[in-house]
Amino acid sequence: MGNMNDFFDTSRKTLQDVEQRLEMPRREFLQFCATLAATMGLPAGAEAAVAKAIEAAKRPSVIWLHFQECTGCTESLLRAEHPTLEKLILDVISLDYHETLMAAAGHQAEAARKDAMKANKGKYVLVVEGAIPTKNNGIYCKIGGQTAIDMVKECAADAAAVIAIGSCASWGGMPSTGPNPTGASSVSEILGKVVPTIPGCPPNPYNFLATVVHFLTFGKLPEVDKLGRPKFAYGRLIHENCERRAHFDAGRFAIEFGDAGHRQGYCLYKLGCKGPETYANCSTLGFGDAGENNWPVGCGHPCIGCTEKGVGFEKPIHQVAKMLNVTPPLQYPRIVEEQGKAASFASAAAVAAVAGAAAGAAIMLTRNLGLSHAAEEAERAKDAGAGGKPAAGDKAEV
Ligand code: FSX
Ligand code: SF4
Ligand code: F3S
Repeated sequence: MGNMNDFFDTSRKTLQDVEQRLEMPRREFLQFCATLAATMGLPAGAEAAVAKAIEAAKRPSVIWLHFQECTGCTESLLRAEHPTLEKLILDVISLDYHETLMAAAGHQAEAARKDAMKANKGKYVLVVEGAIPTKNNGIYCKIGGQTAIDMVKECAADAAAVIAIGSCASWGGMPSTGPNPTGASSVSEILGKVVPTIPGCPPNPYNFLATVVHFLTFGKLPEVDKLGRPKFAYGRLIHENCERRAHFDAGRFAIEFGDAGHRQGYCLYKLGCKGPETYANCSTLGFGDAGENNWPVGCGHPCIGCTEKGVGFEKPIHQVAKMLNVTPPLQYPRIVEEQGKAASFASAAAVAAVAGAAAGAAIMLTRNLGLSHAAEEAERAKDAGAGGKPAAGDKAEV
């Protein structure tokens, strides 16, 4: 880690300056900083430190490499609906080499990379998007005649920090799907050490931005788990905070796409939702700045576990998830949420009260899990045959 003075520019220190640069009113800028601080799980009031860092930070030089991927990571960062997100990203970092965005091509582009590396030796941030093919000496991905393996090693050698963005760079992602013909590998595997990573296909742009801003605010990357994922973003299972969780606990499931349960927003577990075994903050942060509920499950599609090695692109989409955590949450979101509006804390708390005791929910959970659809139907038929009415809270009327 370089001297902190290397990262701050005393000539860029007023909020007004930020307002002009970002064409963003001060209030909106501060709200943005508060969002980033909250995303990072920082205590109340920390947005001031975040704002200060963004105001005064000297934009760190960023070298952004692309290997085996679809460029969706870059698209999600720069084509986000939020009008200011891309401005903020480009204001916070100095993107000195990025094959998709730079005007230069061919030898000029490679010269720009070498120049940026030389001028910012030991201070630049290396971002790697895409997996690195290792079979047959890495011949399946070459840039300027150099293999991806050599390029990532060369660029990482003098970097202040390396960030692997997207599931491809994080653990191989889609290109590593069996039988992995090119030997697609992660940045960590190539460099032989755990590299901080923001998985997701594509990842949430706020998680990347918050990681960079953490670097600027505190002079170091955020705390990560054993896979290199920032704990602020990947510390919880999606299932723990899912807006459909109350339906899961009550045993109300969509069984087929388009059925009554699906249309009523019931839990997608039986359609293969991998939220119960996937660590990410999609259910709390949403996606793409297009309003609440704008994330896979919110839109009615099961989570495929795109952030999770061994789940995304590996497990069949409709295979039911392994339950990693069956503890019911203390609060529940509203059962029906108006599109584009967040559930208020008060409404969540009210629903939590109605939703009943955690112990009861746990019993229902245990009861509902492990029953295949067919087994469930058989059980229901047995109940009906015995002349008894289904018990309260029993299977949904789907
Ligand atoms: Fe695509 Fe990025 Fe997926 Fe991979 O995102 S969105 S294939 S994670 O490397 O471009
Ligand atoms: Fe949400 Fe999926 Fe969990 Fe159901 S299984 S509560 S849809 S994360
Ligand atoms: Fe990916 Fe699942 Fe989130 S598919 S974007 S981890 S909801």
